[in-house]
Amino acid sequence: KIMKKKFKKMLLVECDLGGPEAGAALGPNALYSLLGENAELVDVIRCAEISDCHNTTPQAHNLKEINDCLYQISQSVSEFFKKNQNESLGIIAGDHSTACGSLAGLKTANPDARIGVIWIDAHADIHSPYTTPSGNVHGMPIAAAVGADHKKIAINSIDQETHAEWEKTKRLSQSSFTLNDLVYIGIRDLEQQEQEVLEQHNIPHYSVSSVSRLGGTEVATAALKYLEHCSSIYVSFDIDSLDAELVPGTGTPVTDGLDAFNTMKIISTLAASDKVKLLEVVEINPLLDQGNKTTELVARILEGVF
Ligand code: 5AB
Ligand code: MN
Ligand code: MN
Ligand code: MN
Repeated sequence: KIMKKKFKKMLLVECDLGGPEAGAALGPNALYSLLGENAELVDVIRCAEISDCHNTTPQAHNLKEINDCLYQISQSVSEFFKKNQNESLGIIAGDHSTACGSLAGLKTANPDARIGVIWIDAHADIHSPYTTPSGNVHGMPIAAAVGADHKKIAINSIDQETHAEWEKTKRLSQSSFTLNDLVYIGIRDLEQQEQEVLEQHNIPHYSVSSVSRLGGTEVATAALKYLEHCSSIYVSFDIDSLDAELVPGTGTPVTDGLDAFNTMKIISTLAASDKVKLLEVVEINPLLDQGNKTTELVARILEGVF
């Protein structure tokens, strides 16, 4: 049976300010160019280049410029959902730092919505500037989106400028959802502070081994069931959730990851739910790829939904 592609309309976000190296800003165009004529471009948002940033926020590198980008994303996404009430939007972004902007846009268009989040990633991305080991903002989008600082488990002290920008990040992010409505799939590389937050809030998590044991369809169905009481669902697909050997073209690869078949099952099962309004794919870095291996695999995984 031929399925109509759900995410025909696409937003590209070209940003690599949140990761440790340049190149992820080239990911959106690389993937989009493999999608074919079905994909319709809604908007392209281009963030500042790393070389143009002044980096005055050491516990959250380039946060000033990332905030500019978050504002634009949020505007663009909310405009889309206000105009196209019952439609879905696909986003291909660069590094993961901008995901809180996408969520903010969904929330702004529909302030009464209870948004559920399914985060497919090797990492938990729930650091704040107070707990980050790296200062890389792509490890912080969930904390930004829920407005959390984790000050009680802080390992860093924050300078004034970083503090001011982080306050702005949280404000732009709108507290679009809460940690009661979050499910992780594939996480396996967490700092102790993140582990503590997950335990404290009892955030459910499907490990790579549970995905292989139960299968992608089953896991995605369970995640949707957990978020049953939510009115709309946002899915973030960080490609480093896949096994490191499959995705050389990403900045923070991690071994023992998801396989391509189950990941495809997860994505297509989630996409089939009417509640899933926004599917975002992030962290393809063509500069690190072996040929076009990573982008081609991701395109194949998304075949049928993008
Ligand atoms: B990604 C790390 N936890 O904060 C940090 O790729 C990695 O968006 C973050 O999931 C990885 O720097 C962020 C060590
Ligand atoms: Mn990751
Ligand atoms: Mn991530
Ligand atoms: Mn990464």
